[in-house]
Amino acid sequence: MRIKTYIADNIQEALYKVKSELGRDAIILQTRQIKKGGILGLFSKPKVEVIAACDVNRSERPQLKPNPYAIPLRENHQEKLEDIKNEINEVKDLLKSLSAKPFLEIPPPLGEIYQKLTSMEIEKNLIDKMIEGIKQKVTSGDFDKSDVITYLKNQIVSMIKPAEPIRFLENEPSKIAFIGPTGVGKTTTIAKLAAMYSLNQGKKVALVTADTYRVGAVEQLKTYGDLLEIPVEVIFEPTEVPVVMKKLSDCELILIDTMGTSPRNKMQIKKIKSLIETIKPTEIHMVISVTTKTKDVYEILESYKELNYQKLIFTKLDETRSYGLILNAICSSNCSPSYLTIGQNVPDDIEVASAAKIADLVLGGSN
Ligand SMILES: Nc1nc2c(ncn2[C@@H]2O[C@H](COP(=O)(O)OP(=O)(O)O)[C@@H](O)[C@H]2O)c(=O)[nH]1
Ligand SMILES: [Mg+2]
Repeated sequence: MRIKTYIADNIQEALYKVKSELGRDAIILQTRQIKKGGILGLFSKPKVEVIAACDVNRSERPQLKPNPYAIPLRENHQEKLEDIKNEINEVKDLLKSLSAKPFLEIPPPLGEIYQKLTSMEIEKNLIDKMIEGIKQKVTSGDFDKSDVITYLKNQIVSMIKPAEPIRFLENEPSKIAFIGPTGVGKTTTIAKLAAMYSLNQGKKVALVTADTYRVGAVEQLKTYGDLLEIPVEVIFEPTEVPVVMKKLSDCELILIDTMGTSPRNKMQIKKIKSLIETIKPTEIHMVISVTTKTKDVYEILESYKELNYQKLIFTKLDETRSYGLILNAICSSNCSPSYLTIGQNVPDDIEVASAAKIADLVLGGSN
């Protein structure tokens, strides 16, 4: 006796497998429905498992000797046989294509949302966390699309620390340092914030740059300072910090630009660290462009960790539609978001990074 288990997409396909391997005399011992694959058991496909048995001797096909008395097929018989074979093959293909269709469609709201979250490049473990809670609702059939969206939005908001824009201190200037790789938009963001707080809120703002490394960096900040009619100071060496800070002691807000550097340039990061330790900023905001790959952002967040940044600014939101990186970076760094920038225009293209706004972006429901 030979016993074998067959798994197929449907019963017809399973029986076809049994018969073609074990022969027509095979006995079916058991059939049942099982589920295979999927994520969190959500998208598993239903399959059919058939356990069949046959007599070993019967299943072995005897090596037939050519029948010396057989009448040779006439040519038109041969053709007919070929036609029948072709038709059988066509039916087989049709059966295969039909059985390839999933038995149970993924409920549309959840399927669409899962796809959307994946296309937003959110980390898989975060998607799983979000989906976990709705799974029960979906299996009990008690949901509709708007419920799911509201649930997900709340879930995302609960995963993000509340927005932490710049805090103003009572009797001393708030000293805010901006750090991050080259070209992410540090200087432009500083100009936007300077305009926002000086023009719109009437605060006494000053700009300081320690980026004396990149050609034109000082001039870039000075241009913004001239336009806004606010002071701009340059620091070449940490030893100059006390003099500059004394000069600006009557300001309410000092925005400090630093040189951008590759996360792999340990020497440069050390240099920024010693500058920051001398300045003692009241807040350090890490600036991240959302056009960066998540993997690279993790490396940046890790390499700059020794600078003790507490807040994250996300720039260039206008250059992508995949906002999952924002969630990935916030969850992995455990920092608060502070601002989002959505274009090159100074001062307009900036806003406070509210958790609700981030959730909308991640769910693709906001422009
Ligand atoms: N599309 C877009 N470009 C931006 C944004 N913020 C800054 N930029 C541009 O990015 C480039 C580098 O900006 P910059 O402030 O000099 O970067 P830094 O090297 O980090 O100081 C400039 O061309 C900016 O106009 C933004 O939110 N969206
Ligand atoms: Mg710059």
